[in-house]
Amino acid sequence: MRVGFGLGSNIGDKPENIKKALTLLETREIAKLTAVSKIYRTPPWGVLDQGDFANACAIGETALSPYELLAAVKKIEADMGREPTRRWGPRLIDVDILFLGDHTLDDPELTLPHKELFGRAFVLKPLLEIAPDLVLDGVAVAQALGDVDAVDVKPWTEG
Ligand code: PH2
Ligand code: MG
Ligand code: MG
Repeated sequence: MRVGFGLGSNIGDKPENIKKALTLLETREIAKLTAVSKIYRTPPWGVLDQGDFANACAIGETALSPYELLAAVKKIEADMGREPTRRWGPRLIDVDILFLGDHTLDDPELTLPHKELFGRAFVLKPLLEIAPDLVLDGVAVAQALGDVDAVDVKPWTEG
């Protein structure tokens, strides 16, 4: 089944943390990645008194169920050394499941599609790069990106 991931980091070597998590998704056979976006530099969203993030998205194929997938990405976060912090606070690595096929799920543990996806330019811009025609829950990602302010979401290398 097709799966979308959103990755974020704002502690340590941020781009390197994203790359490491992407590698672990593949080597642990959690998903076979078919498209990976550039890494973007993005201002913090939600909690503003923290450093910029590196963000990226990936799409792949997985055989795992929603909760198997959730456990697998949480394990990547823990194994890479993520420590618990305040909601929306600084994190070494965050791996979010953005969507899984057409699954819709509304559970405090896991919401599919990801509940804040449509309002977050730091997810929508990398996602649009790799899936320009994607429609989730009846909403086109291209349309959603047009509705948010994305000027500050820039490829990491542009500095
Ligand atoms: N993640 C958050 C909260 N705020 N801001 C940016 N720019 N990027 C993120 O990945 C991010 C955030 C909680 O998941
Ligand atoms: Mg997140
Ligand atoms: Mg998360």
